[in-house]
Amino acid sequence: MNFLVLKKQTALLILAAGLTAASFFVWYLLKAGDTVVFNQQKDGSVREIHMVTGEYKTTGKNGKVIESYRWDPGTIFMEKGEKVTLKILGINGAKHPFYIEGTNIKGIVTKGEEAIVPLDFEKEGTYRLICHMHQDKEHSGPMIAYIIVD
Ligand SMILES: [Cu+2]
Repeated sequence: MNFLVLKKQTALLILAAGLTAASFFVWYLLKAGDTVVFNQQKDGSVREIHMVTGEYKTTGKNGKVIESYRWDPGTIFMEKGEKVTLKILGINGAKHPFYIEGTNIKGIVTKGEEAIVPLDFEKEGTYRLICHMHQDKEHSGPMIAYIIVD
């Protein structure tokens, strides 16, 4: 066996090891995605959903500035009877006093702070998370997120 053949075999071995490692990595990523991230925890712990307050702002052709505050993400999904902790971090806008339509849930998201909102719905439906200050386009909104329970 000469030196060149040995080098070729070593290169093939390294390539095979690399491919094996890469496929394990892909398998791990796919597996991690469907077990942990968006499903209810099997051990009964409460799933967390993170949200931030954002802002769209632009200057129109007439020079007028228009803006809209937003909840981001604007839509979240949960199961009926599932317990979820919604954590909303205030980024844009000083204060966002909010309520969830059809419930007694309300609170305030303040810039730089995280509001903790426990969610647990008995009835299916689409619940709107609405900011009092920015509820429509006349008030720098619509700052409305949709909580879909099914
Ligand atoms: Cu707001």
